[in-house]
Amino acid sequence: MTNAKERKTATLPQNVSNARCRNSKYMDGPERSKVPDDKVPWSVEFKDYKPVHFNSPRVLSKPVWADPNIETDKKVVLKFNKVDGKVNRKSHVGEYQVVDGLPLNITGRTGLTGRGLLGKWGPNHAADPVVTRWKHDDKGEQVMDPKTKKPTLQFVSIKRLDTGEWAIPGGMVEAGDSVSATLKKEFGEEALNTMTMDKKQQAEVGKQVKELFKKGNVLYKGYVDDPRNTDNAWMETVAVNYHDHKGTFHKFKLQAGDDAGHVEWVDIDSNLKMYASHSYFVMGAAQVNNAHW
Ligand code: RP5
Repeated sequence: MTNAKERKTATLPQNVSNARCRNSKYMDGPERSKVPDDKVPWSVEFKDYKPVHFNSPRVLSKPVWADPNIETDKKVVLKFNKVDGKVNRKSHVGEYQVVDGLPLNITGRTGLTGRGLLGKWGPNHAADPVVTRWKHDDKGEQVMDPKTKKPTLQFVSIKRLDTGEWAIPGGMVEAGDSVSATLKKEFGEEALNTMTMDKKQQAEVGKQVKELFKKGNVLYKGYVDDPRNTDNAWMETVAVNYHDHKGTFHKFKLQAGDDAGHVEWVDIDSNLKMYASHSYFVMGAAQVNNAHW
């Protein structure tokens, strides 16, 4: 569920494909088998399709965030396409197929079966807060881009520890958590390093984040072209823009924590190279704020 004050209709169309994940080597895993563009849809016959199989040892070691291994434990029944107890197994995109007990990636073939590095079979839900402010120069003047003549936006970006790429400080929606709680929690943990604060500081920062995250614009709800996706497990997200209209974000001292190695305000521009589909979500923030892209 998203916050009642967030817009219900997402700005960006759900046209994210699986091209990036499909054409990259699996992180800490095997090389994916090749899937030509025209053989991606499950509806297209691909007799020679021989995907490699991979489940990361970390996922198989049964951490709390991972589903049981339904490939080997046939007694376990997961409720695909439904809210299954505390876990939402519904896709933002639509109904996905389940074949021989295994969910099929809603965008098609990826060249790799199993769960790879992901904990859940089917959709793995995340939330991505795109926190923005206007860029100002030393004299306090708003910076306009000379080409587009539009003001430049900046957003809070982290450098992921796993791939070293710039990313939105988002994270997984944990069992029983809501999307809106995850947006605030992940921003706190990754961009403000709340995990190392004492209880009093955490409560103070939590209150400020809550205030600033009161009103957001839903940019995107759907599939993420994440490098960890497989034929049977994939990332989906809700990306929400929180724009600092009042210039109050300076209250926050950015400090990287958890999965983030580094955090800073980064200028928004169409040349941005980011993790998974994140530059697409950032483009949405530029659009809703009528900023330079
Ligand atoms: C991406 O993975 C999502 O857009 C989100 O930013 C992120 C969640 O995974 P972790 O950062 O928790 O690994 O697909």
